[in-house]
Parts: sequence; structure tokens; C-alpha cells
Amino acid sequence: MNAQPKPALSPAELDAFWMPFTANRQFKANPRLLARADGMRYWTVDGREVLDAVAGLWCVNAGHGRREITEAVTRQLNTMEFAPTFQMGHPIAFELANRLAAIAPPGMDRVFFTNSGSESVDTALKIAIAYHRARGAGQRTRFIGREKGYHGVGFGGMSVGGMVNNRKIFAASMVPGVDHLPHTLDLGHNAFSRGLPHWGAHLANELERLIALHDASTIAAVIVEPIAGSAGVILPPVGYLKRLREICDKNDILLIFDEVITGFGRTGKPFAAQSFDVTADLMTTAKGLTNGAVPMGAVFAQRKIYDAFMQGPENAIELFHGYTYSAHPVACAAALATLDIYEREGLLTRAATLAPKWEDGVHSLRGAKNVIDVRNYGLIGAVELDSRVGKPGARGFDVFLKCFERGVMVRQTGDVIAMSPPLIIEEKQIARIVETLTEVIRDTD
Ligand code: PXG
Repeated sequence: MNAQPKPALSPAELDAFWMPFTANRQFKANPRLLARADGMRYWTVDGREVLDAVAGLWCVNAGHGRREITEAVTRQLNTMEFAPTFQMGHPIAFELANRLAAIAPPGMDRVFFTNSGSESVDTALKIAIAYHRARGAGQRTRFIGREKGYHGVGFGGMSVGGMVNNRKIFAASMVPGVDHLPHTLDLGHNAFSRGLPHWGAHLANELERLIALHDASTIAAVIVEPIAGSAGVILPPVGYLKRLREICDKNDILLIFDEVITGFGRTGKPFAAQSFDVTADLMTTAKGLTNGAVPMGAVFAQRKIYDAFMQGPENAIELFHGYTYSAHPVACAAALATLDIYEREGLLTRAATLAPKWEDGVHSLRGAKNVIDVRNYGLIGAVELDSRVGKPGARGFDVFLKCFERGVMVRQTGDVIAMSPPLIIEEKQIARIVETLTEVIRDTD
């Protein structure tokens, strides 16, 4: 199938859109414009086919152009384009929450809807503080995040996050009372580990040091990504997440898993919590929830958390929080259709089936020029390149660009090339991604 080429935009037409997380001037001098998508592929405005090795931005888990989602959204728009969920409701919001509860990790059967990962994170942080207060522990207000963590761009998420470029400009505006655990990336011990690295579970013990410093009675929650994506794919060492869970349990601290990228099948189970057999108290999600078709996020909560709020007079609003578009009917319709596809096609577990092939594929890059690490889990992969002297990120950007020119879209963070293809990927497409990356790395100084 060929995309109809679209007329290119003139430089002046590119000016008004202030692009997010983009080098605007560099991009606008040489734009990369996508026009159409289907299955595993995008087409550029000039009709060139590009294999999608990142599921859009870690979100199009069922692949592009899913007719069932389009039809569900269209039907919903024709029936009721909007309905409020403040002191009102509409049936498919409840249906979706029930469907999500059914695939959630054990006990996480209460769902609060948002519109993005950032909103999910800020919502979870607020729920954590309000939960402790509802139980008479209102002094528990501190948060513990992790270096290199990415929890979106709201003030809360930025504060618990640990990415220096996202933080330094806003240093004076951080939410107070936040500490960070050390990150778990250690090439010295773990380079080229297949799957989870074996060294580093003890890094979770740093939590005990922070508890000793502040006292457990001041700490509301610990938030981590089970697998960090944005920072260039950082895996939890074997036993690390279990250890965090134990320490949180011992100290009555809530554990929040940010599963915005790991949710909805990416790791080979519906959620990473199930892959790693560790359940959090709160879980933030977005992206794959609607296959990226309509913005939507969801915070999953253990029932004990929800129940802690359900006291006092029945006419009292229990949580003063929510968004105009929480459980937007069109997003709910998209999410329900997405879950239908995931279930019918076994996509929530397909990554586990493909993982060995994927692992072999990405690890075939070991030994390639400038490659200093390869990391993988489920259908997540990363290839880390040695940085050019004095120019961090330059080599990574060149590789990203050349891959795109040669018809494969990957993500670049610094000198890490990250991949997270749609879960419908076939073996021959895995081979194509690996082949292209191999050639590009070979051809890049
Ligand atoms: N938490 C995590 C773990 C994320 O990965 C967010 C929160 C924020 O979600 P929203 O929907 O507000 O963007 C994210 C977002 C990348 C990349 O290149 C990753 C994200 C977004 C854009 C790029 O890895 N994750």
C-alpha cells in the first residue's frame, strides 16, 4: 500500500508549532514528517515506508490503524462525545474500570482515570499523601524517587524524576521533601546482561539509609519504574524490586510502580509487576491503554487504599482531584476496543513468546563498533554506544537519523538507541530492525 504523498510544508508553515522535547530549529531545518500508518509501518509525507521499532512512542502496542478502535471511537462520537464524571457518570467508564481490574496485578482493582502518564504520576503522588492523611498519618508527606527516573513533566513527576535536563532549569520549583535512590545502571558489572542483570539488588538497601535519615513516619511513598524507559532502558537487577517491596512493607511506605511504558504487554505479562512478581500499592499507566489512539491514563490502586478514603459522611467528596476529561467517553471506547484486541490476539503475553528471538537479535550487536552495552527484556531493547569525546548524544543522534533514512524508526536518548516495537511484530521484522541497526552502526563513526 502506498501513501499518497502530501505537499511538503514550507519553512514558514513549520514555525508556529513549538515542538515538545525536540530541537526545534534543527528539526525545522530538516523535518521528518509522518503522514500515515498501518500495522508495523509509518509512511512519511513523501511516501517513504518506515518500520516502527518504537510503537510510536512506546504506546501503539497493537500496531497502527486498528479498525476496531477507529470504529469504536466513531460510534462513541456519534452517540455521546462527552459526558462529565464529576458527580455524574456514564456506563463505559465503569465497564472499562472493571475490565482493567480484571487484568491488573493482584488486588489492584480500583482505577482513577487521567489523560496522560504525567497526570497519572501526579495523581498517584496526591493519592499517596491523601491516603496517609485519611489514616491519621498526615505527617507522611515525603517521596522517594530514583536517579534517572522519568515520571513525566508535571511538577510532581519532575520532582520525583531523576533526569537532570528535566530538572535543572526548574530546580527552585521542585516539590519539597523528595530524595532519590541511586539508579541501577552499572556497565562495569552488568554490561551485555541478557534480560535482568544479576548484580545490584543491594542498591535497594539505600532506601533503608533514607528511612534512617528522615524516619519512616515522614515518608509517603517510593516511586520507581519497574523498567526505566526514557533514560535509555534501565533494568531492575534480579531481586531488587522485591527488596524495595519488603522495605516499604516493613515501614508502612507505599510503593508506586510507574508502568506507563511497561504496562499493557510490553514485558510479556499485562504489567511488569506480574513479570517480576512484585505488586505495588499504586500503579500509573497511560500509552498502551488506548493503543495511543486517544490520550488516556489510569492509576490503579489497591483496594485498601480506596477503602481508606471511603469513610466520613457519605455526601462528602473523598478525594478533591480529577480532570474534566477523566474517563472521557471517547477514550473509554478506544481503551475497551484496545483491550478486546489485546485479548483476542494474545498481545498481553506475546512479548514473552518473542523475547528469546528479540534478545538474540539485539545481542547480535555485541561486538559491533562503539557498542558498549546491550540491554533487553520482553519486547524492550537498548543498544548503548560509546560517546564521542566532548559530544555526548551526537553518535546516538546520527544513528537514529540514519536508521530513519534507511526505513527504521528507533528512539534515541543520549547515546542509547531504544526500541519497543508494537507487540504484533513478526520475526522477519525483528531481523530487519537488527539488520538496519547493524549496518548503520557499522557506517557511523
Ligand atoms: N512515566 C513514565 C515511566 C514514562 O515513560 C511518563 C510517565 C509521562 O507520560 P506522558 O503521557 O505524560 O508523556 C512517561 C512518558 C522515550 C519517551 O523516548 C518516553 C516517554 C515519553 C516520551 C518519550 O523513551 N514516557
